[in-house]
Amino acid sequence: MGEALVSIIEGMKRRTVDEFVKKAVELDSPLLETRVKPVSLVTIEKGENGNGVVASREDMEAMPRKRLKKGDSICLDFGDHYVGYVTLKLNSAGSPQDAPAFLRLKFAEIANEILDDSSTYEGWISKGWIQEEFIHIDVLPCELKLPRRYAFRYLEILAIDTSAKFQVVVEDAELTAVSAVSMEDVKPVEGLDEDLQKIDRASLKTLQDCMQHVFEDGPKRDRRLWIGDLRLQAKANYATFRNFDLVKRCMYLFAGLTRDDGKIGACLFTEPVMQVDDTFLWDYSLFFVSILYDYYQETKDLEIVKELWPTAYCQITLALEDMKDGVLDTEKNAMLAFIDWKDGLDRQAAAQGVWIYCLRHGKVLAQLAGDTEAEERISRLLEEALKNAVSHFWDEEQGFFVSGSSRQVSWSSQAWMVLADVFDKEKSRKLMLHLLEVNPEMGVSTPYAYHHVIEALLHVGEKEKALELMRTYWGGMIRLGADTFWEAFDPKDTNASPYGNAQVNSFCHAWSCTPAWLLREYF
Ligand code: RAM
Repeated sequence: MGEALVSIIEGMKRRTVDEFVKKAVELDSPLLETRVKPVSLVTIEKGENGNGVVASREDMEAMPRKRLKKGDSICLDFGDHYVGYVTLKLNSAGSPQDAPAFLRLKFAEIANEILDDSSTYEGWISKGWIQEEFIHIDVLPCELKLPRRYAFRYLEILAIDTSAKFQVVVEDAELTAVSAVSMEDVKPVEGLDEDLQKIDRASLKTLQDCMQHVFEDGPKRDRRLWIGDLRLQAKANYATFRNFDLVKRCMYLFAGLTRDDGKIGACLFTEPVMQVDDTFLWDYSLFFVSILYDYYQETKDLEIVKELWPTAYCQITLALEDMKDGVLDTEKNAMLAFIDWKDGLDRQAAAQGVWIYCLRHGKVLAQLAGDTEAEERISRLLEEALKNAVSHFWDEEQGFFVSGSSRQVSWSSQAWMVLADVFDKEKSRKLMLHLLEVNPEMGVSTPYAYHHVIEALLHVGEKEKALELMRTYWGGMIRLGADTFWEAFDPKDTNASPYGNAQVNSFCHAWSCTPAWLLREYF
């Protein structure tokens, strides 16, 4: 690494915490609060496809009349997906309360979660994410204010036990929903077909519920600021809620909380103290460049470009450390770049696409920041990267980009090479059509990766094909009753999970909110 670059990185490190984090703190605002009451009592059962569905409904007036004895339960439907804090007014009926009321509260983003049995959970991430509480109440009546924040639509209250002499009555329930933005601030897209209107609405709701003090990735689980999710959220936010300060705050956080080596971490925590996580994803750190570029395109705020350019440039420089022969070195770590959760996906070719995509943005930023030396260097890197994309990965015979030593053909590799403009528009268009026709087995498993396939189709002008995919994929979630879009969705296996069990999946996940942006920008 040249001396000049070392000094940039050193300088950047010295600027961390104080300057940027202070700015991020100043950009924080109180959340908007909305009081929400449940709309009905429901029963949830297994539907035809094996997933939970609402089988019956009852008016809320029935709730205070229900006396819950051992084993009885009620399920409240709040009418939509929300993120917030719940208060219950509980009382007893029958003889005086001669034992604690022992309750289980289950919060569910989708109906299916009500049917889940958490005792069977054996996934590889914490069971603690399952939104379920076991509570003893010694004295009734009481107002139970739950301290945790939940992401949910349905709340099931089960009396695990009372006593033979008394029952529990739920007199009232209220939710204080929180978000940085209001749904009322965004107009629906005019002239859309009904199914697309529903997709748009659920996308907006997803984004709204993920917009809290930072752009969270999923308010049920993780609740962290992930940079890969942030890139898509910020783009969707520009087309909808237009809360620029929240994006700015998140950029300052990432820039202020780099790792000791100057790299931007994949995600960060804001509590109990602000700190970068130790997870590093090569493509995610590069996306800082694109996020800054997109922010500039929207705001024309040259000031922040100048301020954050050293951090962005540093990511480009440090990315080279993980490259060998001009491409990402995936030998030691096959998941150095994220790209998608798809099992067995070879990520090397798609990573090259990300590299080129970010270099293009970096070049523009360098120009804006007046950093001629960096601009020239990035131009050279870009030229090499484009050459390598073809020489390493293009297979003329198959008409596809292939990845890794197994020469794997995947959807993600083609999508990213198209988004990177490795070929001209017409050749890229043919590649995307070829992809749809051949339908290679190595597909995608998250709305995040699916987004890039659809964006690639839109990028080459194939609007109808893009819409078709949006309708089958995002529409598929709607047909399963989604109010918000999910972290992972495989239409062939609705219980698929990156974590070994869908109980911890997030069903309101930031990276799936992009139809709200694509429908506004392209249609
Ligand atoms: C998961 C989260 C997050 C994503 C990372 C790569 O833990 O769902 O949204 O960005 O994976």
